[in-house]
Amino acid sequence: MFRDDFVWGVAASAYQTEGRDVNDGAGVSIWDTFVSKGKIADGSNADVACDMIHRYKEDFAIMKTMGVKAYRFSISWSRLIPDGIGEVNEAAVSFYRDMLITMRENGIKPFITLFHWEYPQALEDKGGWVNPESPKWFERYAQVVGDNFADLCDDFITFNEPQCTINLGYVRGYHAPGKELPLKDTLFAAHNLLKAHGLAVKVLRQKAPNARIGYAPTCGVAYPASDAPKDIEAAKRRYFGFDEDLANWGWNVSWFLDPVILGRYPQEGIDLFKDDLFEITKEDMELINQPIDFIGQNIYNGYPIKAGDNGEIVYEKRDRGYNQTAMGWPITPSCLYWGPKFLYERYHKDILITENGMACCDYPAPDSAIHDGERIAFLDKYISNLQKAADEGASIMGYFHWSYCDNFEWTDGYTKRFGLVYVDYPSLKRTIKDSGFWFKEVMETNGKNL
Ligand code: NCW
Repeated sequence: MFRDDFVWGVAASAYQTEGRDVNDGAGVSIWDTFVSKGKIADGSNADVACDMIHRYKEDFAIMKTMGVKAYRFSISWSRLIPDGIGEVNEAAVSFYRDMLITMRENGIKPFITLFHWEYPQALEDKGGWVNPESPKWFERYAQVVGDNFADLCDDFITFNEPQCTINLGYVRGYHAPGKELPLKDTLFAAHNLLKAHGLAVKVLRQKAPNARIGYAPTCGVAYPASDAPKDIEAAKRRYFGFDEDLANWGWNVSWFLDPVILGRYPQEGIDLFKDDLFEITKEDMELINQPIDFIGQNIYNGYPIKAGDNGEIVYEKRDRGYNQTAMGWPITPSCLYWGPKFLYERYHKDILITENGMACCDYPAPDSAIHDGERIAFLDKYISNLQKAADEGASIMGYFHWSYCDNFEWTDGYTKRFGLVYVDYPSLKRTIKDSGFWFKEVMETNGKNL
């Protein structure tokens, strides 16, 4: 059973939904630059996206119809502070304040994410997260967020999927800003990001003393191939451990969570990276280790692990023809059982599922409805697994579905649909999918209909 105060919600991010307005005064973000270089699968950009900048009132009315009680969204840093550190854009302040007010009028609890990837280009030009000043830049941004929105919001999340910022943005170059930096620089960038998290938590504690504050990393979940204790132990070791391929270091769980919750980097990583590490000071670790209220986790899939004859970690082959989402992500419902369970065992903190969901090939049927039974089947299995983790004692605080509506899926443009609400991009008309009606019942019954 989910607890009585379980948070049920839907999530989205600024860049993926808002779009632009000629009068909005926004600055340029690294994603604006990246899309202008033709890096998007369908050649699109996010200039319109879901046009939430003009349609948020309609969207909150739709959410109300769907029985949504909480909305996790992000503030665009480069919209709020166009060059990242200078003058505050009052048009953005008014916009986000009105958004927060409208949400509350519709009985929807806001969860603000400070950073969901669209970093100000002006700061990237100074080196971005590799610049030692970068934590301070984020601190200032957090101050502006606190000063302007803390009276309207009780829940904050500092970073969304920091692993993607570092790994996709700086190691692989698949995401903005499209860099492929040496290990030494990417480790330092991650350290600066973690310091920025610590500074933001401190600032938000001052500005919003009663708020709950969390942080939302991600990772594929290593889950045991069987219930044998040795497989469970091997999966756990892999989940918090490191991939032998150093280029995958940025997907790691413990490197991004141990410092925040336990105040230290994992020894396995320190040993692995010894030739490329910067000096790790006690002061930095204390800063990163600010008390937080919950661990947010974006969980989409996992991979099976078993123990070899000598207990070593063995990657189990997936079944031939295993199910995948339209992203090509494997469908592995038990990741929503094992992930939260492992995390709770290691960190003893409330776990908030900040994202989960699937991309489907949705289309309007002849009756104009969107019959996304595949998504319902996916969610039914995934959320039931989460419930099992809660029943067995993991403290699960809530679940946000990704996403509220179809939106701009980064390098996949508009080709991938994650929403509970269908967006017809030419007309921008919204239609609640079958899954949206189904999820309404899940929220209303606190998961008792699963
Ligand atoms: S990781 C990822 N997503 C989706 C996105 O819409 C959301 O903003 C993110 O928080 C859903 O959840 C997260 N999308 C990026 C996928 C890139 C995968 C590239 C792998 C290359 C090896």
